[in-house]
Amino acid sequence: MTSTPKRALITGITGQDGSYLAEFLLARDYEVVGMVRRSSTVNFERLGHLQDRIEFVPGDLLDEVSLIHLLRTHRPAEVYNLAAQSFVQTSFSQPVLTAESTALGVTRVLDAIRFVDPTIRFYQASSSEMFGKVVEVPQRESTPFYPRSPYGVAKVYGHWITVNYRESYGLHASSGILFNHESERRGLEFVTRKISYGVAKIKLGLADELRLGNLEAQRDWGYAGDYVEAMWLMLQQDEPGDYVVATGETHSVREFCELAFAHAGLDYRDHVVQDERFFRPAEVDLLVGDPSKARQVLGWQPRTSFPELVQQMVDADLELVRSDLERHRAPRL
Ligand code: NAP
Ligand code: G4F
Repeated sequence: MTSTPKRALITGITGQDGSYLAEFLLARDYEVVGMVRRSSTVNFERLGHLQDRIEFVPGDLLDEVSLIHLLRTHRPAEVYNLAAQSFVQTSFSQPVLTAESTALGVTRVLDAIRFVDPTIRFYQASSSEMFGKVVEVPQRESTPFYPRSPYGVAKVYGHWITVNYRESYGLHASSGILFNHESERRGLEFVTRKISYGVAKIKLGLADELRLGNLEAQRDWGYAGDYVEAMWLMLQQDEPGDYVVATGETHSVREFCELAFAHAGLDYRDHVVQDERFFRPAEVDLLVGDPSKARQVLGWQPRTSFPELVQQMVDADLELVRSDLERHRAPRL
């Protein structure tokens, strides 16, 4: 007898993590339903290779009825809420929109689950940005939050509403406090991808400088492909919970630049220019996570080292810029 495949709904499937999680679940024989918001252009750049294996359904975190409708129609066993306005810099210029999706959007999904089927297991994409001006090093599940951006504040709300619905209504709702995770699929506006793409453009003669903000900020950077496994593991536990997912190492933006430029045979000091436009009204200076609980309870650990991540991203962008050049395509940034 063959068993019925599990069905999972991913919000934010068109984003970096959505694409890796979809791959991960498909490899485990899940049926994957991906919620996509309406836009005037198709946005499946990260999903091209999976497109015919995913069922795309329309919906938006700003619209509760769309969420109820798609849960009723598709009846997933697991919901991964990855959708959000996720760029910290934009949250300063669009704080209300950020709160609508990144904070209230979580309540809308949780309410839809509560009304349609409270046995659905729920994953919330919480963030190390919640630790902000850190009060403890390294940061763990019990470290108090001190967010430093409208995005961070919205994520604190999303985190606590997840805990609250778990405690109030008995939902299997878990929150992954993920530290920064990157890849060749990272949006071009985030610093790591901006650097790897910038290196590729400079190496291939399309630019001479790369303009950045604060080079001293430190982050605990991991590889996105490793982190989606931790999301899935949380929903396979008998009990829901909150988990820090991190490497336990921290590096500065300057170090990222040093390694990325060096990998292409360049010296970052010849090309990086600091520009006020990329500094933030309030900065998160240092993030470094303690992933002990994830290791002990979930059996999860990161596989990709920091130098491997940097090299992988630079190699991928060299390839991308070369192939765009061959096709006479304009640079993407
Ligand atoms: P991302 O690449 O920016 O993707 C965000 C996704 O959310 C996109 O699919 C986007 O759709 C979708 N979205 C935005 N607003 C929406 C709305 N109103 N309704 C429906 N969908 C909406 O982000 P990511 O890096 O994959 O991160 C995934 C999640 O993890 C986010 O919640 C992020 O805040 C959180 N997180 C990320 C990190 C990290 O380092 N990557 C760390 C901690 C937490 P479009 O394609 O249509 O824009
Ligand atoms: O790459 P970033 O924009 O990521 P940030 O702000 O840490 O947020 C990311 O990680 C969070 C987890 O902690 C996620 F929740 C969030 O969704 C997102 O994925 O900036 C990293 C650091 C910052 O300190 C920033 O000030 O790099 C610094 N930086 C310096 N120059 C820059 C730049 N950041 C960007 N984006 N662009 C610059 O030119």
